[in-house]
This record gives sequence, structure tokens and C-alpha cells, in this order.
Amino acid sequence: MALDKNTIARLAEHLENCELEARDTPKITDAHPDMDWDDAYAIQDAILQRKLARGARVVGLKAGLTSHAKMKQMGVDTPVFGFLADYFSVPEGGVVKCSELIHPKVEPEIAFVTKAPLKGPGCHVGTVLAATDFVLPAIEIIDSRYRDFKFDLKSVIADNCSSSRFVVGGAIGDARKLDLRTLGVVLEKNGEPVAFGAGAAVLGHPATAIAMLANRLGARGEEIPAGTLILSGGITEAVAVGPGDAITLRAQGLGSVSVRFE
Ligand code: OOG
Ligand code: MG
Repeated sequence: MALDKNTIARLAEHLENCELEARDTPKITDAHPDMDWDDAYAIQDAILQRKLARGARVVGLKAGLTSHAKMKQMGVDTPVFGFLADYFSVPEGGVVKCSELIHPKVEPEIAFVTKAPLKGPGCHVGTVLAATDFVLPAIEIIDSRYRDFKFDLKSVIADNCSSSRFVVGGAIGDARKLDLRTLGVVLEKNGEPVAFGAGAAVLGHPATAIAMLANRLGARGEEIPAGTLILSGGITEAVAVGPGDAITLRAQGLGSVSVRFE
């Protein structure tokens, strides 16, 4: 760790206030170029602790920057992991208020729900599929607190990986029977298809993202408990949205999920 406790607490407060007040900030590595990976996750964890202290609950986990499309769009090369708080969850067909966000973008994702704990090291696609209860389509709404979405990996990890809202819906699918690599997705904005992809865009198989998360937690002596919802990461580039936009994700064999912005 390169940062002291007070600096971590101060950066967590700053980033969380930016989230809660919908205002942006320069990336934190500009002022703290020496911060390391442990500092980045410590700041994210301090944000989580602030939310828990206020009575929020964690309702899921997420992997991000798991597809080449996303890594290229953001100029980074490694997946990152974050948490989903209860108030991030928007009902299927629901409305997201843009006034609560800075510059939202949407991403088509495959969500996993576990039925058994997953503990690394050594998790792989096989262990993840064996521990998966079902998969379902998800739209993640990301909203980096960093000005113009310009960040590096440590800054984005500290900012809980741009998490802000998510919607799951459609039909649930049996991950043992589906081929998640060839599962196609179409993201529509106001009725027009704007992004397309297949599950293999995420690390060759979206379950790999879940295995990486389990292995990361395992290195810290933690596990993914049974019954956890996990977003496996955007399959395509993220698409900017604003007031008046309607977004639908159609996922092959898994129906569709929609959200509106006002
Ligand atoms: C970071 C979050 C990325 C994903 O699915 O790739 C993410 C960002 O691009 O702002 O959630
Ligand atoms: Mg995402």
C-alpha cells in the first residue's frame, strides 16, 4: 500500500460524494500517481463500507473490462471487479433518472446467479457452470465519476468500476444447456439496433469472468456465496444515453430486457 489510511478514507468520501451528487472529478491517480492496486481496491472497499454504514445492502458483484471491445474503448488491458448496491437495481421496464447521473452509458451483459459457493484459487469455466443456478440478460448502466470517462485501471477500480445502475430481466436460462460463447445479443436504442455481439467476446466465455472474480476473492480468503448475482461484463462497447432514450437488450433464447431514461 502506498497511501495511508486517511488518504484512502478521504478519496473514498470524495468519489462517493461525486456519485451521490452526480458531479465529475479528474482521475485520482493525477494527484496520487504512486497509488497501487491494493490502494485502489481499499478505496473501493471504503466506499462499500460507507454505504453499508448508511444501511445499504450489497445485492451483487460485477466484472468489468472483460471484452476487447470495452478494453479498447477505455484504453486498458485487464478486467476489474466491483460491487452492486441495492439502490443500483432498476426494475425491468423501469426508468432511470439522468439527473441522478453524470454521463450514463449502457452495456449488454450476461448475469449469472450462483447456487453454490465459488472459492478460488483454481476456479474455471467448469466450476463456474457447475455452481450456476441460472443466467439472464442484464443491461448495466455505468457512470464513471471521472471527467469524460477518462481514467486508468487504478482510478476506475477505486470508483467501483463506474457502477451506477443495472437492470436484469427477460427469461432465465440454464447455463449447462446454453452455449454462452455463441449466445447472441442485440442492443437497441430507440428501436434501432446499435450494438451486437456474442458471449465469447467476454474472455472467450463469460463464465471465465466469474472464475477470475472467484480466484481474486480466493486470494484474499473470500468466496462468492451461493445466491449471488454477478454481471460478467459488457459484451460490446458501451453506448451513451440521455433523457428520452429507450434501451432494449435482446439476448438469444433469453428474451429481452428494457429500461428508459428521463
Ligand atoms: C468501467 C466499467 C466497465 C464493463 O462491463 O466492462 C464495465 C468503465 O468502462 O467505465 O462495467
Ligand atoms: Mg459492465
